[in-house]
Amino acid sequence: MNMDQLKRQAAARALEEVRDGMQLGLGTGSTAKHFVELLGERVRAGLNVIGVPTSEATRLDAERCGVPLTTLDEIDHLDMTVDGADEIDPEFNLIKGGGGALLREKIVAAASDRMIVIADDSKWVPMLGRFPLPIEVIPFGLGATRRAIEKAFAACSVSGQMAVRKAKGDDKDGHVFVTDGGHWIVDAQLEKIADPPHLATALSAIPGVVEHGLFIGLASSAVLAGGEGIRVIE
Ligand code: ABF
Repeated sequence: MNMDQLKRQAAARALEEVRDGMQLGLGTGSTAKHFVELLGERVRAGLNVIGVPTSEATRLDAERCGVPLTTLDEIDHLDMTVDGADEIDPEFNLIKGGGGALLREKIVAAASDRMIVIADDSKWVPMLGRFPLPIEVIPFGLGATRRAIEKAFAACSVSGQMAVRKAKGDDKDGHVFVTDGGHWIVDAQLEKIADPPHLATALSAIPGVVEHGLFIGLASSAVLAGGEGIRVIE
C-alpha cells in the first residue's frame, strides 16, 4: 500500500467517529483532503453535518465534495476536528503548519470539543523537532521578531537555522509564501524540542509572532495508518 492509500485509510477510520448532526472542523493537507472527500460521499448519501474549513484550499475541496460549510461566527462550537499533522509525540503535542494553514487550524482546533489527528505512521515520533517548526509572523519588523525568536529558543535550550518560507510553483519561484491570513512563515530547523509547552509559551509572547505550529493540549487521539494496519492511540 502506498503512502496516499495509508492516508486515505486513516481518514476512513476517523470518519467512523462522525455522527449525524455534528459540527466539524475540516483540516488541511493531503490526509485531511481524503477525509473531506470521504465525508462528502457520506453527505451525498444523506449524512447531516456542517463543517468549518481550516484553509481556502479545504473550503474549495469541501464545496466541490458537497460538504455544507459555516463559520465560527455563525456557530458557537465544533464537536470534532479532524486534521493532519507533521509530527505527533506520545503526549499528543503536534508540529503543524507544513502546509501553511496553522493559524486557522489552531483557531478551529481550539474551538472544538475534540481533535483527532490523522496521519501515516511516519509522523509519530518520540520527540518533536526534526520537522522544521513553522512560525507565522508579521512581515513588519521581521528582523526584531527573528531576534526575539532566537532569544526564546535560547531560553528553551533549542537552536537552529531559520528561513522565511518561499512559495512553490513555476510562477512563484523566489517569492515569499503568503498565508491565507496575509502573513509570512519562518521555518526553524530545531532537530529536538525537549519541552514543547515551554517553547510554545515563549513563542506566543513575541509580538510579531502571529501563531506557531506547536499544538499543545489540543489533540486527544491519533489515527495512524502503517504497513501493519490502523492504530488508534488515545
Ligand atoms: C496540515 O497539513 C498541516 O498542519 C500539516 O502541515 C499538514 C500535513 O499534511 P499531510 O497530511 O499532507 O501530510 O494538517
